[in-house]
Amino acid sequence: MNNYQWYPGHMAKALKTMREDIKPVDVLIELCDARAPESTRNPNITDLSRGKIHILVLNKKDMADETGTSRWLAYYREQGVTAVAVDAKSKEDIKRVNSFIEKKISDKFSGADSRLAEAVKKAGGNLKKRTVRIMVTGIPNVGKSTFINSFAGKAGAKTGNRRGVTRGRQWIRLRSGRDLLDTPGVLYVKPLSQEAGMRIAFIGSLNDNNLNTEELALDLIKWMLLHYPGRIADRYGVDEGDVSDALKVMEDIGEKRGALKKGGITDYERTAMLILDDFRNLRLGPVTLEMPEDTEGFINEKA
Ligand SMILES: Nc1nc2c(ncn2[C@@H]2O[C@H](COP(=O)(O)OP(=O)(O)O)[C@@H](O)[C@H]2O)c(=O)[nH]1
Ligand SMILES: [Mg+2]
Repeated sequence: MNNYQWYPGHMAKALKTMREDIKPVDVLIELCDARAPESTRNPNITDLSRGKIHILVLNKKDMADETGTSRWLAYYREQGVTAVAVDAKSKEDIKRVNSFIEKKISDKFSGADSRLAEAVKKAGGNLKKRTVRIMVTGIPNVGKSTFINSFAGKAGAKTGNRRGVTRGRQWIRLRSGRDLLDTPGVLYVKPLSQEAGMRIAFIGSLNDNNLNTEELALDLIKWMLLHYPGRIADRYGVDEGDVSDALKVMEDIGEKRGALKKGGITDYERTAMLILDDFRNLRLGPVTLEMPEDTEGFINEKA
């Protein structure tokens, strides 16, 4: 059985770096994975985002179930969390996030009792004149780099990292006039339950090197048989049976795909990797791994 609750020891160091980077930031764009939004968040975000405009982006929406995503957006609306679902590779979605941010900025800076509103008034009331700094953050593999590239567009290319200065932080002036930090804030996730850890491992946000991929793939097969019956059968042309047949299903997949060792025995490692790879590249179809009611292991779980 995999221990899905493992987390890297350098988490504390990453958090320290992020605390530094975040100081001058006005707008924090927190990316999570639309397939498992709560499990792919970091609990420190509540603290880090204090006093800032905080927007939760459910990224990779093209890989998630549409119904699932609508349910999550409704949930966040109820919780008073500003959330939007995007595909970071879609220009239209990026535009939508941008207008979303602009709306939030003008809401905040025109707020009657806001100190920032006062500052803006003193600056002649022109919002465009005030520098607004934006930063992207999230756990590994949620699409931070992709999002930054799309969001910065051509402007990003101009100020892209030069050799020798890769460690330095640079601000990219966006077409909207806002400044975007070129380096995302990397947070890590400490899964609060085996279930949550498993979901993060499925999507590749927990390092595979620390996991037994054969068990991970087997858990994924079980999960798919239970929640998306028919998908495995469609993809591989094997009989699904029920969850207790998962190992047999895995062996059948190995056989169908020729992932065999000498003597015709299943090459479990290769089979596992091909299943995980298919899942992570949408070849098993879009899925939502958790719903708002599956609160076990969520960062915002009420004690
Ligand atoms: N389908 C899909 N793939 C995405 C999306 N955003 C990022 N990716 C892919 O997810 C993987 C990880 O993205 P990356 O930007 O490197 O994540 P980072 O580790 O958070 O910087 C890459 O293969 C991206 O192409 C998205 O919205 N939809
Ligand atoms: Mg990256």
